[in-house]
Amino acid sequence: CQWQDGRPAKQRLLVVANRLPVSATRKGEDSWQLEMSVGGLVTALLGVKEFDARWIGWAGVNVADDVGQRALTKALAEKRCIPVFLDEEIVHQYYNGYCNNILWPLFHYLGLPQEDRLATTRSFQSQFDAYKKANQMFADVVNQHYEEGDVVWCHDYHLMFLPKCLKEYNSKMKVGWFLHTPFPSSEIHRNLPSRSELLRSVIAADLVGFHTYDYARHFVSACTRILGLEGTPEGVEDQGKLTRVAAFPIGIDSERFVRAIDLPPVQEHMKELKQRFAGRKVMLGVDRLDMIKGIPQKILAFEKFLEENPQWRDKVVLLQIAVPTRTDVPDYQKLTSQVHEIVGRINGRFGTLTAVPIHHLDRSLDFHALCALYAVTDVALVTSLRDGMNLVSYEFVACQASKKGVLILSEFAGAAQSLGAGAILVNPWNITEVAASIKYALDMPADEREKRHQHNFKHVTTHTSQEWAATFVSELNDTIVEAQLRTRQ
Ligand code: ADQ
Repeated sequence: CQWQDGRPAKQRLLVVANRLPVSATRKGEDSWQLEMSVGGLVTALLGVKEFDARWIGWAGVNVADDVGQRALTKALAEKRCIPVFLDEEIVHQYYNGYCNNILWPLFHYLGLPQEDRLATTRSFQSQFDAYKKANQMFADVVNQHYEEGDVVWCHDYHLMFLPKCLKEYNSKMKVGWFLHTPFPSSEIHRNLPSRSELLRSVIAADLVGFHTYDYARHFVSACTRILGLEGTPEGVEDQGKLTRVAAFPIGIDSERFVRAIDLPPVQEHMKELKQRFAGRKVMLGVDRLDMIKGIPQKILAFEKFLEENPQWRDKVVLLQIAVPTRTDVPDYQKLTSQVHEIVGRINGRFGTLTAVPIHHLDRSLDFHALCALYAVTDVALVTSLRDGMNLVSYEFVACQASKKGVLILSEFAGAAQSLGAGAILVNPWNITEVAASIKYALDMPADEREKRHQHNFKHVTTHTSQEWAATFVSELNDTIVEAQLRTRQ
């Protein structure tokens, strides 16, 4: 480790992710406005203080001119961010195409988009070429900013080709890669025409991490079955070179949420919400508006619950907050209209002149409003069809110290493996089961709520985002030392 002012300096960490943790809006020829963006990775890494971290990624805008690029680079530097400039065509093919139209649905077991399956098949190669090109552009920027001793931590399915590009620049670079989505069964992964190239590139990293043991196991099986490599308890071995593969379940900055509840603006929001929904139990869903989050399934299950339990109809309200994402992708536009249509129908069916059973908001909430909502909720509903981990379930638990509400959680979210019996686990496709779980949760006696909450709270406050990042990076450092020792033997 390097030294600074007589003390060991923090290790430099280059966090490479598709998107920077800020969104940029151009305000003039050479002026930019920056705003923090919402998302699981951002939320998790904001809590990490042990490293001297810099972010490398795309700022989410196309900047074709030099003046704009220079001004944006300067503005971002103040936030310790380094931009990768991608042009519109690359973004279309790499991000909207290969990442979001192919890898994202496939990794979440949704297959390839049904309607344009043939079109996807035809454009597959050009999209994969753009994906590789974009990954190479990320590698170029990392290489320009890399200093000896840095740890380079690559994130997510957008950058599976990056470890290989980085190692080609410098085989001594310490490279870790972490996947935030599920890694599917090898039977699913083998459908990808580029299946082998992607796996080969990922195992160029020194350490490969997943949220759960199952995802890690699927990855090792894909390497053994598709690449014919040897799987070991440590990871994957290729001609004497070991790539360590392990599970590193992510957490949240729980203290930030626990402390927030006592802040005056949060207390103020809570007071308003309690008045607004007095006499009714509050159920809550907070999701990005994405197919994988199972929002239509959740709402249909709530409808079934109202249908079967007339005694609850005017005593419960479902607040569904859904931030729109990937709004230029047709499947996401279709999902938005589908959700609106179902909500409208159910509100028409069960609403009265003074109250409706579902409040659906298509927008992001600020941190204080979000914490207040979590805190006044009686039952949170997380019904993802697949989800790498799901941080909303953890955030809800962290804000429930006094209310001790119930969490209904999809068994297909990584969080189900960490929280287990603390939550009510459901199959989100089975709306009869989810409807019955809603009833069970609303009727749950206080002592059972307390017991489940304590279990969840302990997990969320001990397995934090800080601990997640520190463990991954220290494991990466150790992996490299061990590899050096092995080569010396
Ligand atoms: P996401 O799919 O974005 O993350 P999730 O883990 O639930 O999913 O995180 C979402 C984050 O966005 C949370 O911090 C939440 O507070 C915030 N958020 C969501 N809706 C919001 C709203 N309406 N207003 C304000 N904030 C909102 C991906 C994977 C997950 C994995 C994470 C981290 O898909 O499975 O848990 O990365 O690895």
